[in-house]
Amino acid sequence: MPIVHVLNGPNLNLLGTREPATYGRATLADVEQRCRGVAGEHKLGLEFRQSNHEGELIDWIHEAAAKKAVGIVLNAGGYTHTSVAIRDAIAAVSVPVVEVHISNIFAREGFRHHSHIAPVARASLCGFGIDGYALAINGLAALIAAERKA
Ligand code: CA2
Repeated sequence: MPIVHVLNGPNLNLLGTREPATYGRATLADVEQRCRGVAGEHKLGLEFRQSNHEGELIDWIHEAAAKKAVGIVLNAGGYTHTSVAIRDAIAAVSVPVVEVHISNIFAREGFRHHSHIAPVARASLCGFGIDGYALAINGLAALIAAERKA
């Protein structure tokens, strides 16, 4: 079964516990359940992970590529705005990466307006709340179907 990896970066384990005005009330477990449901509709398997550590996220990007994942949905959290190393990891693999942010990063502080991930991602989504994860999986499924046809 083709597998999509959903990778979450630092502090996203706190989802649903604080800052509800910015990130909503859903927990990361709720996000995982939602992703599993959407992936299932497309007959895709799902690997869902969260880490507060940059190197671990990089290892997981390499792992997804080595395991021939059909796509990665990545919310790199704060590393989005700082990590050249995560950008390099994405650029080094040929797995399509969809960048997701729960909040609209462009409507927030200036330091969140730049993403190191966006230029190497296949697509980027922000501001849809946790629906962004479902939209990203739907988008990946469409991409995979189109590539199979071509
Ligand atoms: O909007 C997003 O998804 C972000 O990637 C979330 C990151 C932030 O640094 C990015 O600029 C945008 C922060 C994740 C922190 O998540 C929390 C959730 C609940 C409570 C506290 C932090």
